[in-house]
Amino acid sequence: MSKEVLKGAVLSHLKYTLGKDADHATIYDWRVALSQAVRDRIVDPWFEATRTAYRADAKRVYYLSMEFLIGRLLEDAMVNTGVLDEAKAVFDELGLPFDRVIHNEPDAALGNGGLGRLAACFLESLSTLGIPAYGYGIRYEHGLFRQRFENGWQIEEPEDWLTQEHVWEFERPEASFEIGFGGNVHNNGGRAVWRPQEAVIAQAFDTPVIGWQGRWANTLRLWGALPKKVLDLGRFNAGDYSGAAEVEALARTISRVLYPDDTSDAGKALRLKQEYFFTAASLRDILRRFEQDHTDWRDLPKKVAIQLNDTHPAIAGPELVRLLTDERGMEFEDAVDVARGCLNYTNHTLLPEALERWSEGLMGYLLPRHLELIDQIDALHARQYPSRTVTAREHGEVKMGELSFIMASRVNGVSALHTELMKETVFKDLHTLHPERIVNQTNGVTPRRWLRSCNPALSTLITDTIGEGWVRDAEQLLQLEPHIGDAGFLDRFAAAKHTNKVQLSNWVGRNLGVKLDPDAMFDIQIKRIHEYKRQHLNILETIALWQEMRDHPNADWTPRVKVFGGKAAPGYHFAKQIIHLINSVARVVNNDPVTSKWLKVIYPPNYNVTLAERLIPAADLSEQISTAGKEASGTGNMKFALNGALTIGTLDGANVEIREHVGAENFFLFGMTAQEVMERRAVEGHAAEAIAADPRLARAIDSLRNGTFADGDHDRFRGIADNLAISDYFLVCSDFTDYWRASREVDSAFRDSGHWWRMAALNTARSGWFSSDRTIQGYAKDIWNAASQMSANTLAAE
Ligand code: 26Q
Repeated sequence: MSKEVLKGAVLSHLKYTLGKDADHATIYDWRVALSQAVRDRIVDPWFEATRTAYRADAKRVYYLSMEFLIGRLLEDAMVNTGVLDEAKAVFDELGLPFDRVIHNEPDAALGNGGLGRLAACFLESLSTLGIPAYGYGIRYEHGLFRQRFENGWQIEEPEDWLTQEHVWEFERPEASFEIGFGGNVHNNGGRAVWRPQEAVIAQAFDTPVIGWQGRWANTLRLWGALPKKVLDLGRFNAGDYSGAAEVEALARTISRVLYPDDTSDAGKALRLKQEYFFTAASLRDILRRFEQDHTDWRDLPKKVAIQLNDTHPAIAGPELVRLLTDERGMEFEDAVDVARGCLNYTNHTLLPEALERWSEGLMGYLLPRHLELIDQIDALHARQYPSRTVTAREHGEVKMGELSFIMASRVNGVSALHTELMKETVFKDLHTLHPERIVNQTNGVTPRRWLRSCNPALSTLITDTIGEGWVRDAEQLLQLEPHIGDAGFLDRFAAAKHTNKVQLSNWVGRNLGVKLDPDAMFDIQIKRIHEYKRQHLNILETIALWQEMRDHPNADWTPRVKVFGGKAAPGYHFAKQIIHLINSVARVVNNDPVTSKWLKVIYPPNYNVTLAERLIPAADLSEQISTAGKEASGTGNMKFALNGALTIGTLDGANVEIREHVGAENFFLFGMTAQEVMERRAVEGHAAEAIAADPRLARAIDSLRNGTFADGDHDRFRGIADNLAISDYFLVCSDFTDYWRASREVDSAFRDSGHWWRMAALNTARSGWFSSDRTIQGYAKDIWNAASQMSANTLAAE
């Protein structure tokens, strides 16, 4: 599209869609007008893709997820439709600040972290690959809370991305289903009939997801909850105004907020309602689409592959069986086979507290028919496998992991290590019964957003060197390797990183009032705050380093900027204390005249997708320091490596595979292995022993107790100090000494800049395998048996 055509489209939308005169338009108006103009470019390929899939009667992939952490859409859409440069030129010509227009868009934060962001990367890859697919989820009115700091403490505020018009979605009032809850089950001539006590309407809102170069677009269909009856006129006329509106409010509550928990099972009725609400609506939509031109329900698995993103939509098993038996007359055992033929389950965690369980009481109350069916499914499984020792119901609870496993054709882990641990621990018994069921699909990230779009400096260098093919086929980044030997290339690589670090420094200066030295090492840990992710190991090392610097102010220190980012679940007290500690250390360290030329600690609030896009391109060092065996995969680790940061990390999750790909000599390894972790934990007094053996560690922990970071208050960080010295379940103390050693190795490596840039460039060159395109191709082949339809797409052929 030429610049003139785009300009015409923007001006036309400004005038006719927004009703604004260019002379009085705000940045918001311009952003919406530009978005509308870009959106228009997506609609034709979107329709064409839908038609192509329909004509081919292709198998569709349905990705069911409680979370889609998509972030901003405008820049992504411009990059993928190839109009970014034209748009920039248009705004230059209009004399408007293009950057501000882009940054005017709110982040769609409909997810907590890794699992939700993975779903968003998968949708983009499915479109880039031309595999017909729908993402199904909830249209939360309020996404993940906004975080700010008050005296170093996290304060949560509601997020309100939908108060502005959401430009990218299309409301579909015609696509709506009634979803029931509660009530009871009757027997009608041998058939069960569920009569729910209450019902709400699930209404669809569609967002097109455009792939690279605009050749295919899939749909993200999010369900909003509406009342069946908008107003209780009877109560209203009787003068009961708030009572009259109550029904509406209750219905809308279901899609009101995202649960801000990324591990623990909150056990709340509303959460179960949300899970059933979106799962049931999605299944009805899937069956409706199948019914349009098929009659034999046994063919369903040939046309439908459903992926359950963790157990959150696990009720899909019993619900699909219910729809096939109670509502379509199929025999129970056939229905179980058909349902299992369609369903697959991805596990994202082995942490016992994060495995979903629902009490029978709650489930029986909200979903009485499903509880019956879960029993029948379980009994059938017991008949088929008399030797089994596992059940889906135990101690008055339904175990959603077991239920998902029993109802799935394939169950997958998200990194090689995690998948092996699944077989050995949580799903050991079920794996013995079904040895073919568990497969691995190592996570990936989309190189469009996480390199091409967020890092223009490096992308330009890569494209200048090896052409643009890497954007579609990230393994082509390997072609960079022969260039790494030439000094000109490495200089340009270093210059690209420097540009990004200058930009970040300017941003930090403006927003946090801290002056950074872009030549210092930028050392970044960004992720949800969790004990197992061990942000406290990082801050302890920071304290020890600061103490060492003060002891030896004449030594030749490698300047470092330690950057932290991440939110804590509102009820997770320990995580909130860690945040408070990091902010408190930052305040002391950044104001120390002796050390501040070498060491800065930065914690920008409200870490989200947009902030990640700013931080990752500027990173020299990526902190991936979880206790081995606890991080299922990690995906931030992949984004950093792709952007030429080196990793300091444990042998956990996908770190293991990153190290294999980039080469052990280009990765800073430390810490115990998963096996060693289990053994170490059994050693009584492991924490005390580790502290006694390392004076630096002892002194750092001591500083938590003597008020150094708490204005003399000895109690403020006592909780953290006691946790470390007494229980230390995540083995921070036992890994500290080796972490310190590896960190000093990083210091000296950074000073040998020629060697450093070589290692950094090799990380970029060898990280193409971590593209989510590779992951999706794995799912398509090993799990879904689904194929790309892109060559059949007539638009693409033109
Ligand atoms: C469950 C019940 C009630 C309320 C909330 C939840 C809940 C919500 C979100 C439980 C878990 C999550 C999210 C988990 C998650 O993000 N896991 C991460 O998934 C990534 C993608 O596979 C991995 O890379 C990370 O290692 C893993 O921690």
